[in-house]
Amino acid sequence: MPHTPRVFSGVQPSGSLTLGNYLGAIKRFVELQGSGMETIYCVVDLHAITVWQDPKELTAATRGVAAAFLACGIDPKKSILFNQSQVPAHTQLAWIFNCVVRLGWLNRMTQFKDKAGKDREAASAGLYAYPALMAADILVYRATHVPVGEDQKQHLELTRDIAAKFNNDFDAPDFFPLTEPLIGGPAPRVMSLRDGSKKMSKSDPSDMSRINLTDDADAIAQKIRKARTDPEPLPETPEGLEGRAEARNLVGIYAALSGLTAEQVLAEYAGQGFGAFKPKLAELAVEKITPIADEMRRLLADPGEIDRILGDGAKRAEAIAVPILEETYRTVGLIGSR
Ligand code: AQP
Repeated sequence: MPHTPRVFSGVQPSGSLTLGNYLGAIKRFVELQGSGMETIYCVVDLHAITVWQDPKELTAATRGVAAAFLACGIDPKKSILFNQSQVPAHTQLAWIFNCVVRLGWLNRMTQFKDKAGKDREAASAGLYAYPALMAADILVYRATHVPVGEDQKQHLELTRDIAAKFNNDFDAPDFFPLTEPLIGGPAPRVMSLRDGSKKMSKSDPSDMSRINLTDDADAIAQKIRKARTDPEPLPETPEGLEGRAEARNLVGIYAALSGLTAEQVLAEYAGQGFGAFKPKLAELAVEKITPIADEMRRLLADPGEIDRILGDGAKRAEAIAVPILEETYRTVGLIGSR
């Protein structure tokens, strides 16, 4: 069964969005609106609560992520935009997938190991089962393509494994598509400004490690000025950045924000030190990010309108998801639909 080309992706409302979320994910979500594929974008609030979230902050962060999507260029007329908890079909399919996925597969997930840390016994069962819900988010729409940052590659592979096992177990070839990850672009993995071996993350305890989409010009300039680097000048080619994780990260950010390649950036700055490069990067980052923050503030002044857009998106998402869920129930042998 050929599947309708359809894009799905999500972002967790687990804090204020970072430059990593923007370059690795949302900027590409916007570009895909012109691809001819249907695009469905979701604020994945049920994923956020796999670790503790203050209820009031969660509500605000859900509206904040929705505002960020809109401010970055997601058009609710071209895409479906909604929050996950409003479409129960995600969790209904996730239960079926909990019964398909094997413990051994979940045990291999590195994000669980990273997020649970040393005290795994204290982690929530939701954090452990997260990849099955993520597979349901995608497959309840039979999405064929998922744009994500590199950190989500393993979860996408698991989604394909779950789809293949379901199709095989129920003797239903092609029931679910083997979804293609869309990983790439100039910044699939933006690193922390304080440690070039860690990805930039909205839940990192250090605010100096990341640029938030809501940072003002002074904060952006200060974070870039204080970003960790080395004393060497910039090399002539990207190969010269080997073993210089922090330098490579800043060049990668410059390239992604400017739309240039790393080669082109280095052709302009080779031989210069970070004393010269950082102010240029700060100028560029301020130019690209502060308009997003301004638009987010404007949108967030009217939370009712954001809720209306999310509610409308949820209805449109349900119209696709419910028939697929009903078909899944019948395939599994469950009586009734929901
Ligand atoms: N540093 C990054 N570089 C490139 N892409 C990134 N993404 C996240 N960080 C980077 C991509 O952003 C999308 C949404 O991510 P998410 O919020 O659902 O979860 P995450 O990957 O766990 O992101 P964070 O910022 O690290 O959140 P916390 O701190 O809450 O865990 C995904 O496509 C992701 O790949």
